[in-house]
Amino acid sequence: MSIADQIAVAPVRARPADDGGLRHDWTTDEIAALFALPFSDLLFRAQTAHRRHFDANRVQMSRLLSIKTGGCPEDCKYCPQSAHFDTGLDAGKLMAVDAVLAEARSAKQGGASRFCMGAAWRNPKDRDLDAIVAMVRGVKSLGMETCMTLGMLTRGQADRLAGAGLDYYNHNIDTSEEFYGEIITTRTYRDRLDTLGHVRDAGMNVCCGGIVGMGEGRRDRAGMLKTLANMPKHPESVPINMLVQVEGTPLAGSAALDVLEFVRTIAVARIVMPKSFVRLSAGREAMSDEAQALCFLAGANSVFCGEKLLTTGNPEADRDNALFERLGVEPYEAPSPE
Ligand code: SAM
Ligand code: DTB
Ligand code: SF4
Repeated sequence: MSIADQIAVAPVRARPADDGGLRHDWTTDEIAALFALPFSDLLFRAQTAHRRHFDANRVQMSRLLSIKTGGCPEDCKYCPQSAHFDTGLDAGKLMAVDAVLAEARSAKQGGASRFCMGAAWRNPKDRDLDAIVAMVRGVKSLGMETCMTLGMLTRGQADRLAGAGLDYYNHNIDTSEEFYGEIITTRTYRDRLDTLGHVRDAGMNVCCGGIVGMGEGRRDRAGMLKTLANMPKHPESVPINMLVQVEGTPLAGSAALDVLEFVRTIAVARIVMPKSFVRLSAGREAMSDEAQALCFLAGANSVFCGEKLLTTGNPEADRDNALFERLGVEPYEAPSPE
């Protein structure tokens, strides 16, 4: 009998927890002190926090689709989709609604419970919103949770997306406020926080995290987690991305970050935002199975599944299935169709 069969599989769903009793007053020094703990002590604290709020053997699986690829006017130094850098990527138009729904159906068959649609935009144009709303409604009718990441939003646009039933909006702060200007010059940290405020005020769940391995220091990683944890409400989803270095971007060729420092970042995120889903996000393809296992031990409980992220690779389903089987990890179920 497989390990999966031996586990009593109750219909457990990934649901955002309520925000009661959480801290929102972290200092950078306090968070830096967590980073500085001996590795085993840090992992023990993170695993203890994790078990207080979650089934430690379940992982939420999201599938990404790039619904509008490349040609982005922003200059994010890590991003293969920025029009400022030559990465050999062909820019495309917004996908047709039917084509997006076909991808969502196949993602559901592959075990994903959430479908995340990303567009290489600075912000959506109002004329695009009818198609976006149709995508949200269509994916929800398949019985999947929906997430969009479309760049900056006005309050009115956030209200329209919330009205369509969008479950999550992803918008990352990416790094600390202090390091941000080294990475992006075409929009400010404040712009990002404003969009996140609109998403929250419109009543949607917030998916917000960042990238490590961009040449930032440990204090920047602590500062990023401080910004996230001190939001009036913790983001329900916190993606922690390891930089995927893409040829042609200014960050290609950067010194690789020690993967144990990445694990520490996950562990500290788990401790300071104990009820949030912490996603082991970009960078898994280049990570060993052992490094990923440490990330789960550190409290990561969400991943992107499927062989592609937006434009770069992700582990094949066979590799993920084998890893989950070896670890005795089960996916959360998709919500019921409406
Ligand atoms: N244009 C929208 C925006 O920036 O909000 C949505 C798409 S954008 C590609 C979503 C996120 O992907 C970015 O905020 C960044 O955190 C992450 N990302 C992009 N390129 C990456 C890379 N090379 N490695 C790791 N994460 C990356
Ligand atoms: C997030 O934090 N990571 C995802 C999702 N949110 C949209 C994107 C990762 C992109 C990695 C580079 C690429 O595939 O283009
Ligand atoms: Fe554009 Fe988003 Fe890439 Fe920045 S991260 S260049 S905003 S697609």
